[in-house]
Amino acid sequence: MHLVIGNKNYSSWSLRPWIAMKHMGVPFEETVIPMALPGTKAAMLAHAPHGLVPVLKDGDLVIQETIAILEYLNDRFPDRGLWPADLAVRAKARAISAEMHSGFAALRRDCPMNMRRPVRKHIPSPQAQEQAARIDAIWTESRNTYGAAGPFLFGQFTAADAMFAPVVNRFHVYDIPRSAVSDAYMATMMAMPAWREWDAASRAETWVIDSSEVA
Ligand SMILES: N[C@@H](CCC(=O)N[C@@H](CS)C(=O)NCC(=O)O)C(=O)O
Repeated sequence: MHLVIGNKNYSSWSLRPWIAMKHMGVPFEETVIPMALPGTKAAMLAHAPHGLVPVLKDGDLVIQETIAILEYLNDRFPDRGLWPADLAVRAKARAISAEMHSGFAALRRDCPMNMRRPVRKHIPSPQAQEQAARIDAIWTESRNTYGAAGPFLFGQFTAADAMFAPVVNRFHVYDIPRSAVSDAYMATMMAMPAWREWDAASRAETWVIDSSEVA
């Protein structure tokens, strides 16, 4: 398999399938396309017609869109438990993942993912604060209701954790208020070997995207 991604420091969508594949133990090659450069769009279009990353290639099959990549990984490796096994719990995991995929635009705009940003308090717009509060509630409720079998949102690591991984970085580096339960969940995510590998690689990158650097 071959995963095409953007800069590890900034590409929030890329982190999601990458951390899932690493955690699942799926071997893959990766290509990093640095973003916000003159050749970025052409380089992305060379891999998939929507001109975005991530893109997963499995032989001749080219899959765009993060949520479709995660679904494909679940179908391709059904023994790895990328979604919870229980029907109702799986539905809840998919519901919060769908919220993440389609929502929280103000938070994403005001607080871009930036792995190597030093932790520094940033107070985003009121709308972004409302969205952060919803995410805090999602994490707290998931942990309290479904998390007994492990430290992730649904106990074991699932696609829902992959979907929220970039937001863990945002809550951390912008010091966004959260519950003690969410704080412990964030610590779990940031202690994952896959997280540490991605984080170290992001710090080794030299590209800087000024528009993603929030004071
Ligand atoms: N809906 C897409 C969003 C992907 C996306 O917006 N990716 C960003 C990078 S995080 C991108 O490719 N931006 C284009 C660019 O930088 O030129 C998905 O779910 O994968």
